[in-house]
Amino acid sequence: MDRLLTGLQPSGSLTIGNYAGGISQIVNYQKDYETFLFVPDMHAITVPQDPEALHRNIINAIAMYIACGVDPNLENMHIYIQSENLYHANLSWIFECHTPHGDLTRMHQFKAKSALHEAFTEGLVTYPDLMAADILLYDPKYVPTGIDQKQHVELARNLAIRFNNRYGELFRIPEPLIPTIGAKIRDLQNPEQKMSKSTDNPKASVFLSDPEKTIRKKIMSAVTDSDGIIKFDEENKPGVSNLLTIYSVFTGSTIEDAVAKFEGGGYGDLKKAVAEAVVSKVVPFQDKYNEVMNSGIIDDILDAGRDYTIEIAREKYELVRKAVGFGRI
Ligand code: AQP
Repeated sequence: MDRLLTGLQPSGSLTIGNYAGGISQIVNYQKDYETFLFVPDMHAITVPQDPEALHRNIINAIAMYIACGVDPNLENMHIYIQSENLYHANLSWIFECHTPHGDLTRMHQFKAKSALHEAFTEGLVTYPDLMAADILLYDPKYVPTGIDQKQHVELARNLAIRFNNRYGELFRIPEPLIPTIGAKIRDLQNPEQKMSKSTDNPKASVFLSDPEKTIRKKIMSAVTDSDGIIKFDEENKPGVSNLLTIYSVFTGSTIEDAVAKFEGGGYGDLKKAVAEAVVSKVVPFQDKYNEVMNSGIIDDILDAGRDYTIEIAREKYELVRKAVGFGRI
């Protein structure tokens, strides 16, 4: 069985963007691939985090994956916490020593996040090397991701190619798996930007944990434009196009069908339908989330995921360690 690998940072509550770009893809493909689904808590501390909130967000994220349809009972599903497997950091260091600094500082995400944090840390710079380690330890065929992380997957691919050329066949070259609809859900208040869980503007992102009323309110106050025409044009009408995209993600329709359904109508009706589509999917997730949180299954899932994935990571790390000349042969 080929492998699939992805992670969602516990840097806040998960958004409908994280659902569209990450979780929904795992749910769609989980029966066909051996799936490695991890919580990248080491990535989260590349920007300041409150330790208590970070612990909580890790467990909340696991419960939300399962609530959204990830099946922890599948034999081929492995759910784990990045920091519980020390090989991620070890391999990351080796990658850091093989990555030109300029390759890291030209990453879009580094540029965006370093502009927000005046005294940004070295971890924010080397984030893509850790992500490359997260991926390449497990030889996945695909890395499901939104468009924002595509550049990081490309850096992992380049590292893998470079290592294979220099040290012999060590890594499978992974491919990003980007959804055709929902690869970039946009910020509701500033549709030029993508929706993020760590936003400062509470109206900008819809969180999977938002109460029904809040979801409706946020979507009804989404920024659109003043021409009053419903059509899909991401460059000139990012707000309206975003609403059509969210509608399609949450109803399973195509963009063309969504446009056909709403064209000629008003923005108010479009927003109401988008809110209804999101609520009717997310509210059942929240019921299931509460069940999972009360079920006491999370620790067992994480213990099993940790033990299984550490063995795979250890084997890969041993090969790399020897290839670069570390320790004893
Ligand atoms: N707006 C988005 N639309 C579609 N996909 C998205 N993803 C993130 N935002 C959107 C995808 O979700 C997965 C997990 O992302 P992440 O948590 O590892 O980090 P991120 O991409 O930096 O996500 P956020 O929400 O913006 O987090 P913060 O605010 O902490 O930086 C990835 O597949 C990502 O592409």
